[in-house]
Amino acid sequence: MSDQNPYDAATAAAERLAELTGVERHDIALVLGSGWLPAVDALGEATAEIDTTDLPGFSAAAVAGHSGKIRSIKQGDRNLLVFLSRTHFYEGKGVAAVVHPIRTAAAAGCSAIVLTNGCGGLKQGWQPGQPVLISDHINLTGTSPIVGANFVDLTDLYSPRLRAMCREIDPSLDEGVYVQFPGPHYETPAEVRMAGVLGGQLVGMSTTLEAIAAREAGMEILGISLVTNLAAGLSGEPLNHEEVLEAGKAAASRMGGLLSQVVSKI
Ligand code: 8IG
Repeated sequence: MSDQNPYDAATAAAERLAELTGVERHDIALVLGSGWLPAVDALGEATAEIDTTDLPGFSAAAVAGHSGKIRSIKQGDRNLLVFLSRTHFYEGKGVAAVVHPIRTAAAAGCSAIVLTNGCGGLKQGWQPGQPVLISDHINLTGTSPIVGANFVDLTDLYSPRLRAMCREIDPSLDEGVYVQFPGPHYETPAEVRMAGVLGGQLVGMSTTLEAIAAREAGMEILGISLVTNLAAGLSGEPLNHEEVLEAGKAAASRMGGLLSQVVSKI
């Protein structure tokens, strides 16, 4: 990111987005995490798809299973802005780079955002491939996307209204507190136990900084985790990224159905 202030940078990116997609204004943003890419086609046909690097302030995607694209999809009378990848905190590009897509979405007109991720699950009985609504978070990155004396309130950060909407669509959906570790290494089994003691049920490497920036921008936030693996030490097996991608493929139609239904109701 340049030394331009991050809100001006987002406005510049949103202006370029409108030019490149031909879509003046977007209404709802979605960020797809690990394992979520196969679900995107359920949202509808792309009006336009661009490379993130075509917009100012974005850098190339760094993770397998993340595509560095942004798709504009028309659903009914609304335009969805779908980020097929994200910048992670562990890439070391700085917090402003992590939340630049969020601020760009806000500058493009989005009033709601769906943040998805793949993560480890702590709760007994949860299975890989299971979606879980994020009810709250614990940010263990030690940092914030907000600079200066702006004391943003994070009560009900993950919209109770949107969570209730999801549970109406799928009453079997469970909820959990998401704990963001800095990564990129997975947790030790002791750290997973710590996350549990702290009140967490989901462990991952994204989402919390984005949610904070989205709240600052005034957006309504829905967070959905795809439990792609049991958290370290719980399954007796080492963790690997392939199981993450497999869980996404296996769960694609469920995730796609959930996303498209909830977005149509927001
Ligand atoms: I996918 O078990 C995925 N991302 N920190 N721990 C952390 N991040 C993850 C995990 C996990 N699974």
